[in-house]
Amino acid sequence: MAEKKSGERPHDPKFPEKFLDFMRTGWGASDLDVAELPQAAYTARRREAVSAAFPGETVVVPSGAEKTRSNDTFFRFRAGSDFAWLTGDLDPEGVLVLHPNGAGHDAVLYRRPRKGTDSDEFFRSAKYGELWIGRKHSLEETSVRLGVEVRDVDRLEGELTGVERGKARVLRGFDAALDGRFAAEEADGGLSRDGELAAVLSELRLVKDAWELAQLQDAVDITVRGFEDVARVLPADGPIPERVLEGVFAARSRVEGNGLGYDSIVGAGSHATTLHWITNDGATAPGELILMDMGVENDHLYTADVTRTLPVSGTFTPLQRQVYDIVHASQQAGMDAVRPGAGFQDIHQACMRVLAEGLKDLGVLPGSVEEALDKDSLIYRRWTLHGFGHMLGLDVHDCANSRPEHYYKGAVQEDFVLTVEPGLYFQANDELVPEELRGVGIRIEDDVRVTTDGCENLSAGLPRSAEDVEAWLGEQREAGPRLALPA
Ligand SMILES: [Mn+2]
Repeated sequence: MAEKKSGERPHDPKFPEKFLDFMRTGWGASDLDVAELPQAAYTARRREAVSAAFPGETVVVPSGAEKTRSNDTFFRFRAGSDFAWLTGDLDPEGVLVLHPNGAGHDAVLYRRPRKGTDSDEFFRSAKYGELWIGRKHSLEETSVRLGVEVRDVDRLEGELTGVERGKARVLRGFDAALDGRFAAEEADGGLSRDGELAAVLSELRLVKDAWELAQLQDAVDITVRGFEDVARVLPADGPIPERVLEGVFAARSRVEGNGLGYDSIVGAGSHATTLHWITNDGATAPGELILMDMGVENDHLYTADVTRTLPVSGTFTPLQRQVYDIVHASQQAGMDAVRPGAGFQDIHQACMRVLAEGLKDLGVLPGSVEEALDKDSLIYRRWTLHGFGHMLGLDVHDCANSRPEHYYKGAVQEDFVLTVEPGLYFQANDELVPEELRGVGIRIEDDVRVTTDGCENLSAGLPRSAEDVEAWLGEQREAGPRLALPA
């Protein structure tokens, strides 16, 4: 069987010439009035930082291509985060190249030209044709919008001719052809040259600039409205499927943002104890809790990451309240520890100590708190399961390629954005805890920015304390269901 061209469908009709000629004629212009985007000034500064890190070397950062979902359909494209951070371009099949020019670098964005009415792809290509996918920006328009030189991607191979492997760095894993052009190098103990590029990009992304902070606040604000939407349809006295709640939040994410930053975790009852519960095929029950971990990705791909655990009936039972208060105290201890220079591990320890003490108070923890916290024990983790949080930005687990000394083993700095999200989880079949605790899972997660002397809670639009959660849930129910409409 002949190889299918990407995006070509097996049943493309053999059109008669008469039809083809007819389709090639009679189309008017579709000019767009474009202007430089506000983020262009920021992406230029970010490219300068990368240029300064790799003097005299060619730096290649691809966007990635659409991935097949099934047969001839694709997942909705989502640009590579480093590429988006450096260009502001969110379309597939772009490649940013920093060409060394002696003094620094010339940045060139290689892009696929639009397939307008000047080619048969206009009406024949379901993947690229504008009759199928809508008007795309031309190379010239893209250059104006993004404030960077843009060239046809067909020129890329030729313009990389002669670039030595030892003088180039490629962000691997996004473009198989480029990964092949620049063969992977053995890492000598530490990181490979390409690994260093990925690490440096991650580390540069740790500090959010003013434009990024505005994007993150936007994503969080939409997320707050999504949680309100969900609370407004959550019945106190009867079941509602987890997927209805998932869908209500998804509607908000799509109306006001690009979509979800990650699959929503909607865990009613004991599903809350499964950390990545995204099957969401259960239903709420009066008297139980529901844990929801949901975040909107905004139109510039910045995501929120927020968790709330609500008492379905409207008020926590005394035992639920006791566990909730422990988690809340732990989260507050973590937030209190966040300030410039605070060790990531110190914030972790601040959260974990409160959780371990709470587990002791609940009569669950064998031995002493100090013994459990000892690095050679950590038995408390049976019920805490995960770390206190992570960096947040374009990726929900942001800056993950950073070298440990800049992240897990380092200190947070002003304008880092991270989550603080301790939890306690008692599995339904955990025979080491009292029966009434089994199936209870509670997490509270907020998104904070490190300020000059502490932190700012970006998601303060949602309540955290048990009392405030109960009052807020009551208010939302009182207000009643609403359609997700643009704010
Ligand atoms: Mn998280």
